[in-house]
Amino acid sequence: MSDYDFEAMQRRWRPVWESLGHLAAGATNGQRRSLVDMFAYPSGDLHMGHAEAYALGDAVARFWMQQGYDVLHPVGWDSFGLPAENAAIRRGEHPADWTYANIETQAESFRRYAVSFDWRTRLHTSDPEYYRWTQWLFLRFYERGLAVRRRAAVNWCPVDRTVLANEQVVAGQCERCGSPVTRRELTQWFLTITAYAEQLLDDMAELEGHWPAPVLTMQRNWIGRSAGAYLDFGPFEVFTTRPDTVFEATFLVVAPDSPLASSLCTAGQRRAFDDYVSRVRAMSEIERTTADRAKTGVFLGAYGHHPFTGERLPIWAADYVLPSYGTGAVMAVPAHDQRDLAFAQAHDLPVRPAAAPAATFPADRVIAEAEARGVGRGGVTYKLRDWLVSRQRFWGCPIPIVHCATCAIVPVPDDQLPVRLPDLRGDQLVPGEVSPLAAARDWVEVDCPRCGGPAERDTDTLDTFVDSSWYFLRYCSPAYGEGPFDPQAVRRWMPVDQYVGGSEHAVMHLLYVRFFTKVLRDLGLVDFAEPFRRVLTQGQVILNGAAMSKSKGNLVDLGEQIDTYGVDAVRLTMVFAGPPEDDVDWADVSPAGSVRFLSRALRLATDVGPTPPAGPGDERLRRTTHRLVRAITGLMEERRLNVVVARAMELANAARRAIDDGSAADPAVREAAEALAVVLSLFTPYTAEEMWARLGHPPGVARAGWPVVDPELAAEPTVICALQVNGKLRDRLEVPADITADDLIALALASPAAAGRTVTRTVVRPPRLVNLVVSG
Ligand code: ANZ
Ligand code: ZN
Repeated sequence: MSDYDFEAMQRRWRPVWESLGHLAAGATNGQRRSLVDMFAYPSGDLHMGHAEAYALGDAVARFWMQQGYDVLHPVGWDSFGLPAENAAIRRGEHPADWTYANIETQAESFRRYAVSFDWRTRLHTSDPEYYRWTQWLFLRFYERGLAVRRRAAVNWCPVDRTVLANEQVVAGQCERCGSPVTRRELTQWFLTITAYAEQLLDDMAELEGHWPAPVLTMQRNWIGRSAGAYLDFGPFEVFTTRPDTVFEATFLVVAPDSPLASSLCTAGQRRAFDDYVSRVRAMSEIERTTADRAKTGVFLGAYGHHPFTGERLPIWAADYVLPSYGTGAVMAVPAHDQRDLAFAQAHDLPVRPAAAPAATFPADRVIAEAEARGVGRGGVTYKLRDWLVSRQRFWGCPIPIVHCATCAIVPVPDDQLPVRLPDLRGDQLVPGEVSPLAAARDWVEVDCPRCGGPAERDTDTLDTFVDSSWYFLRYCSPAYGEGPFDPQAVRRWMPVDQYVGGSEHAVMHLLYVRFFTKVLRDLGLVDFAEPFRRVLTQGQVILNGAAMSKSKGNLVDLGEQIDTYGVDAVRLTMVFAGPPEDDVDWADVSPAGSVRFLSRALRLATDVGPTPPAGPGDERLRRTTHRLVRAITGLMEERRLNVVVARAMELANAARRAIDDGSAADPAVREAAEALAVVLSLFTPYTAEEMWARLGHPPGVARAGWPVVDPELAAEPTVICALQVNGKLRDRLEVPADITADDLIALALASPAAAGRTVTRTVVRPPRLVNLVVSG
């Protein structure tokens, strides 16, 4: 281990690589591939989670580089957001101070961590040159009717007088001051993602097998398609997934906080109704939909009529019906639906027992009949809601809209973009009566771009998920000034071949990016509908089975790990810990073990030395090398990176055995050591470069070229194995010459000769004989 001086290697190779520029896009004229890591958020320095994610992504990018591809591996920061704003308030600074200082720290750490980024792509979403185009895109959405203003209920802290994001509401209380959070109606901007629900669902077919199955399942559930029928009960339609139960419907229920309920309510019931609505408005949706809650509600004094029988049905308002799902109204069928039954019992409403099976009508017949009579139709509905993008926050992308008393909503003309944030800092960012931007009167008051009269800027900023919904396209031409991206550059690199990031983004971020891409396609700006061909979601880095967090005091500091073990050992440990999608428990892994392996690998290169020997080379070792390289190639394609490391260790062991047998000067040993250096260059770039140098090569192992497999050498030799049952020959199996006893038994048990027999004992002599002893 004495020889393994990781600090010296890190010092030595970084400047060499930076001057080589061999990792940048355009460095070769091979076929193009793009690998995008999810944005880093610049809160503090890089942490263990980054170390894992970027080690995995980098291994894939570097694999492609070794294969001769021209690889785009860009870097950027999602640099708007609340943490910067809170830090700025605490420190009396501008959010940019904290943000850009952290970005510099992280950039330096990324360089030390030796991620194969092309630094020319670097972008930050809080740069005016970037958010100018976020605003430009927002305006294109607006022109298409995909950005709309609507009243919506939001979380409101009555003490801080501010809107809170869902994450800022902890157990119904304001995260900052602890007072109970209420609901409030505000006019907000929405992006109408629901218009794309069907496409978002349909296009998942092409992602099947290329995206993690759990991510696709979560997206499917989030979109939540339900098929059923819309049936007309007079004053309104209901959505039902059970049209077959229509003859057992006994009353109707509407969402109390919908315009429908208010318009139906009769004078006599108005007081009770208003009273009820104010209570409902204070509740969150999660509370409302809890299954075992008491079924509260009020009668509206109104009636509907059954679409088939004409029967008069009372209309109630109750909070278990939500205003924004289906039509905001249901037909209540107590005989079939548990919630309706509980409600009927609580309010003494009739229950009509389910008809005998022979007397029921199948759903399709009810739908056909309803369509024939003009009282309904088959249809679908989605759980997906439109995307609320307004934030009453400072450190975000200003919404490029002006409100004019005469002209109403006026988009800021493209040639006046970007709408820059004003220069607010410290105390000016504390939300008061109004949001910080709304309080900046100099900034708010403008001349209307249309009529020139007095007008006001929109004082909300965009959800940061908007910024991160199109950044991958900007990477292709980060300095482009004529539009959000150069269409030609996008055609060259996009869609992204491999996207890598945390599974916490399985739903929102990945769904929003897919939505944006479809809109851009419809705008004619890109010619593909899905942004990412392949997605890898890595697990988390945890400690002793628990998530690491500052508050728990169990944070493992990445910088300290790197100081102790070196960059390469940390990277290797992350990859070797298990399948990429699994969590890495830092208590169960051994960075010291990684150091030992890497020092062994380096010693191999030292022992082989710089001078290429002559001669044919030991065939056994050559076969091992070629077989392992072939296996590793397949494993890399499947992203089974931890297994790749295990096989690289086998390769190192085989070469070491040959050296210990006195063959250091054998060309087969050099071949093995060189292959090992190239494989390790995907995971441990410093050690690999050092090995490469000791093997006598000029710097640049990252582009040395993937070892070429000789199919003849890699072919697995096979032998014929006798399969006996109770000592009698029953079959002949063709098996690999180096098959293990366990594999041979498994093969024998799976053969037709063993079918239906109870095996009590096995006798196995690999690779030529296996005997099954069966009873009866
Ligand atoms: C009658 C019925 C009978 C229903 C029965 C269900 C079972 P999913 O599967 O989640 O789509 N529903 C419709 N709109 C609603 C709203 N805005 N708020 C609360 N509930 C609503 O659920 C669809 C069912 O949920 C619909 O089918 C409707 O109740 C109810 F045995 O209609 B059903
Ligand atoms: Zn105007």
